[in-house]
Amino acid sequence: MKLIGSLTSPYVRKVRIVFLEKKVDVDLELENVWAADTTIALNNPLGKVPCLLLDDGEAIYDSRVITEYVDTLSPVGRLIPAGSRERASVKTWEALADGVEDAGILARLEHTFHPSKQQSAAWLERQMGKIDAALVQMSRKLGENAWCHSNQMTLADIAVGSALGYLLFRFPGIAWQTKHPNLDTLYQKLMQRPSFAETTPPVA
Ligand code: GSF
Repeated sequence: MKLIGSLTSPYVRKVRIVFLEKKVDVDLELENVWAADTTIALNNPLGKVPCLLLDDGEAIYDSRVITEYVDTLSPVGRLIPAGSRERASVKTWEALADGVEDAGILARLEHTFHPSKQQSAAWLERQMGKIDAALVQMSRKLGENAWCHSNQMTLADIAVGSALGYLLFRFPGIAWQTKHPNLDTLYQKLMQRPSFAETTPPVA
């Protein structure tokens, strides 16, 4: 199996953490999807990473499909509960965390693709508002619990940790650690794990 991705993508980080936690080996193939000569579309016509290439050549995407698939590959520490209701709860945490990344990326792309005069303040505000609201919801749902869902680490924590790491990397001005100290406690705890420490985005 080969995982096509970048070291800065939070979705790729989430998937890499899942591989490491599940102790499933995968080769990482770095791909810059923004480069003119990218070949990502040969495997994912949407032009996005992460994309997992199975040994028979089948391509699996997007990150939520990959995390779900990898969780089935080894019996080590189930990350998604088997029960349908619990499963939906954990997947909703993942959707919430991914949504923070989606909003952050849309805001950054507005800066990248439009000169400052053409940037829509309303659009940027809308995306940043989603991030703020999602952080409030994460913090409220986590409360004083040790983990996002149940009493052990699940995909919910991995997805939330990846989103928080992305904010630290791309939006250091968002003071989520002081606004939501319980999220900071969770993030610090996750960063003690080799899976998180080894996948920290490189300094720009
Ligand atoms: C999002 C992947 C994505 O936007 C998933 O895998 O969960 N829902 C998908 N990946 C970005 C890289 S990054 O900014 O994390 C990507 O490949 N963007 C290229 C593009 O053309 O949008």
